[in-house]
Amino acid sequence: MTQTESIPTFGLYINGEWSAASSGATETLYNPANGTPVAVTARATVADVDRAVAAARHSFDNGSWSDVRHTERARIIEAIADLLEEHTDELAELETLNGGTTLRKSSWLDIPVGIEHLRYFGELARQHPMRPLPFIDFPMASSNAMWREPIGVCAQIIPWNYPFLMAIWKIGPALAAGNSVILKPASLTPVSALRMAEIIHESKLLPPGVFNLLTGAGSTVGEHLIAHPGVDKIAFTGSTDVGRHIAAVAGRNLKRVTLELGGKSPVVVLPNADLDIAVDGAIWAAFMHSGQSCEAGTRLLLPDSLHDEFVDRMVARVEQLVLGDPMDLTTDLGPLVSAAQKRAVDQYILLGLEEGATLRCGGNAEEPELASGHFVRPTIFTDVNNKMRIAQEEIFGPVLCVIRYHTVGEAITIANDTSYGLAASVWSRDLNEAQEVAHAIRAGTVWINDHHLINAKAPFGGYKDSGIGRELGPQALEAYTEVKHIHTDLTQERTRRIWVDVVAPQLDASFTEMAEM
Ligand code: TAP
Repeated sequence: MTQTESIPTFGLYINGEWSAASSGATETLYNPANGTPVAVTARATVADVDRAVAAARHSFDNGSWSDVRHTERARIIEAIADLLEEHTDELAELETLNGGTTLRKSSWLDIPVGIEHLRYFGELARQHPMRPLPFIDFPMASSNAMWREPIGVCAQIIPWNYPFLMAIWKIGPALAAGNSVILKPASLTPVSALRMAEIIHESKLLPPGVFNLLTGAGSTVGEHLIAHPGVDKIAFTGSTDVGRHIAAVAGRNLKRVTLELGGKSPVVVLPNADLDIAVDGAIWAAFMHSGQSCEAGTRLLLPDSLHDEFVDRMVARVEQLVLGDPMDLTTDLGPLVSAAQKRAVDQYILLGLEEGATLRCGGNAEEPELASGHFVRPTIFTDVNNKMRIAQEEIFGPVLCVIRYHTVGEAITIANDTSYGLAASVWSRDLNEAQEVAHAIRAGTVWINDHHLINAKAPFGGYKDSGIGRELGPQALEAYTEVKHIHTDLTQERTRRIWVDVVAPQLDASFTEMAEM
């Protein structure tokens, strides 16, 4: 990082070195809370992508990381986690300045949780990649083992909403399994990942080419990466539309692919839920990070018996949430990430009104002190029908749709009436009933009396249009490995014996039969 007029300037990280884009092109990023410049980044070209892929390919093929003993890989990943931890405050500040998430959240959640998750991936690396298999054929002296081997060069494309956490979820399991990676952060929010790359670079813990980072447009850098013959696997988090396109390109080239895409997660409040807990839970589910989370609980399903009181209490609480400077620790909600994102959310609020929903609170933030940022008030619509577009499409902003239901069976039908299936939550004092509802919902994660809590040891990913594959948990490591079965004949003579004792006599018999015909 160099400093230009007190703004950090970052290059591309390729083969263990920092360099400018081959075209010299750069991009200035602005703080979404107030429009001040935050950093300058490089805009990689197709030639830069080729350079990064060649470096990653070389590092993988020469075994500089893939052949390192798994326990040593674990030690190095954990050492990187320790170094990142020393920079927690700085990383949290960058995350807030660049993406607009509150400092309260970035310093207590995004960065520490990301570092904890990296430690978990270190722990996964420590597990032996060989698993002995039980004898499954006839009882002869052979051993069978299943090995997990790294896939190769992984292109990892991440979104703007949780830049540090998403970078860790991508590089952690890939490196743990012994792959070489090229990380492409979102153009809007690459700063914490770039700083992480600097910390990794200064540590000299990874051989050159094992970890590369490219900034630049998805339409150039991303497009070239996903079709590149030197790339073996693509891991993507972002919109369903781009995910669909990546899956199609990966399919044509038979590349491994994992996709973590959008959501429209239901929050199902059952009739006997504790109202105080569920009201707070619904607010947290919908409005954390101003609703810019793929797993956000954006459809609130309320029974007739609770609906009116629940909504009144929720609106009263939401109107007290403090919108403002995300660097201030008393702020509850920061701005949206960009003017374009704010415009898109504003359009959905207008659409909700056109579709006949009732706006109970929210909309544009009118305060003059917020005018230079992309602020939208937490917005609640009631009288929403699940068929409305605001109930079906991912808005990715602080907009909650409240949907009334009559029976629990109807609530389950509504919960599942979506093209998405990433997450859901169920709120009840009756844990047995909550479990039954959780099993009936078609989604990758269902929380009971909770929402958003991401456990590194549990798989995370979606059903239906919410994606393919899982991140986190042991499944994360599996997604970055090929499986190999090695069978060893311990007698070293079985093949000969089978030929002599089984196959050859059968052939002899059939020849004899033929001769006698
Ligand atoms: P996307 O357009 O999907 O971008 C995500 C990542 O993919 C970015 O790094 C982007 O690069 C890159 N990308 C874009 N086009 C690509 C292509 N043709 N080939 C390869 N990579 C490509 O998401 P967005 O524009 O950031 O947000 C749009 C909508 O996606 C949001 O409104 C929201 O609904 C949804 N979204 C979902 C999630 C999750 S976690 N599911 C996260 C963020 C956004 P650039 O940044 O350079 O364009």
